[in-house]
Amino acid sequence: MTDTPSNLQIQSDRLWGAILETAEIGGTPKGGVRRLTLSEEDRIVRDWFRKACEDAGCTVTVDALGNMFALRPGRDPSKAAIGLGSHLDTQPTGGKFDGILGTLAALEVLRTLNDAGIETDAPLCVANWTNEEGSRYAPAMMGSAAYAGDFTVENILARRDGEGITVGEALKTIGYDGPDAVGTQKFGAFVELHIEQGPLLEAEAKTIGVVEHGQGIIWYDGRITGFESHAGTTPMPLRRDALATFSEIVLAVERIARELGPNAVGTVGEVTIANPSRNVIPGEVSFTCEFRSSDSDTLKALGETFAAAVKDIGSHRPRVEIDLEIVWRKEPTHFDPKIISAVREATEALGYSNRPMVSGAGHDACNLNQIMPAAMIFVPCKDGVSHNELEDATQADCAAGANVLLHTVLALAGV
Ligand code: HGY
Ligand code: MN
Ligand code: MN
Ligand code: MN
Repeated sequence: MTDTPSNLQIQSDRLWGAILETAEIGGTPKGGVRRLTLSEEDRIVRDWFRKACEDAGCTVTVDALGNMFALRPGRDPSKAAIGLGSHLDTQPTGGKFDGILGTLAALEVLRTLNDAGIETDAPLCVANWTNEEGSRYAPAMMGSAAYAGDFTVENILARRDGEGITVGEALKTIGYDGPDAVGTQKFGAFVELHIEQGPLLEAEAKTIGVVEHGQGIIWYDGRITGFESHAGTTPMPLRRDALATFSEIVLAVERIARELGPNAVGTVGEVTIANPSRNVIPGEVSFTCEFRSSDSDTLKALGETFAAAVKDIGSHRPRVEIDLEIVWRKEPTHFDPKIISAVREATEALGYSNRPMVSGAGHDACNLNQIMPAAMIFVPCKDGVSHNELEDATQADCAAGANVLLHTVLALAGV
């Protein structure tokens, strides 16, 4: 029987092979992956992705922020491309699936259509978005945020990492300082496949998450300035202890998120003590923290309550200075009903168990949804663990997600 679109399936072994092959790029001894954005490991996987897409008959372009676009021509070039893909960068101790599953599944969709000799009406475009993770450079989902118009190219190129290297310099070092302005590749819609990075699908034994919303996010950079002094000779009332002050802030983040929950989370993920020494009272601490909620009012309340709490901590620690800066804020995402229906219809037609979902993690599709119809497909990950080297998923679930992506894209692009 010839492969007609309705019963077309991706090649599971080929997708799984690509996942395992690319997991070696930046692979860590514990079985995770470290591919920080714009690092040498990121360059290697980008080169791998570019070659794979060109071998699949695509034209690959790179924009001014290193966002990569692999265009597969359609019957009607006047139609805006249907976008699919995700990101190739990872957290410092990331996993084999976060981001790259969506990019490799998109590549597998192209390969499957090539094998079946299927030409779509609208062109298809597989994207790799720069610095989705936001670990080396803030903000997260940086490349797609600039594409959506949230930041200028100049603003992003000038951002520095912890060693003072700018995004512009890092792009040049790996040869992905693309000539094209951001936004030159146009899309009519965007669909992203991603692991859930949470426990719900596995707990309910569901194969597919039909993602309808995404959490809003507020990111802060903080600095606490006290005074370094001798741990043995400085009486407690005279201390200007930056770390003790910080510890009150950590507990405030946790308390506020719990109190304003259940649709609220708060995290302090980074802290650096200047000149740390066991017998010196810390004089300067810098940190980052964030709040998230899928409800706009709750997100607003989190920000306001946190600001008041920090002010209160400062009032009873008058000899310490607390500086807090909001470096990124993104309202909750409500994905496009048409694209959500296309995902749900493809899922039902393929017979996969499924449930509607809210994404706790931020994703590039959340930014793209600001300027075009977008939605997401989730598949389970083991114990809901992600942003951890133990991150794991099954070949069957990855293939199911890729099949839903294939049929969603076929529905949107037309055959
Ligand atoms: O932070 C996030 O939610 C995403 O993983 N970058
Ligand atoms: Mn991701
Ligand atoms: Mn991530
Ligand atoms: Mn993402």
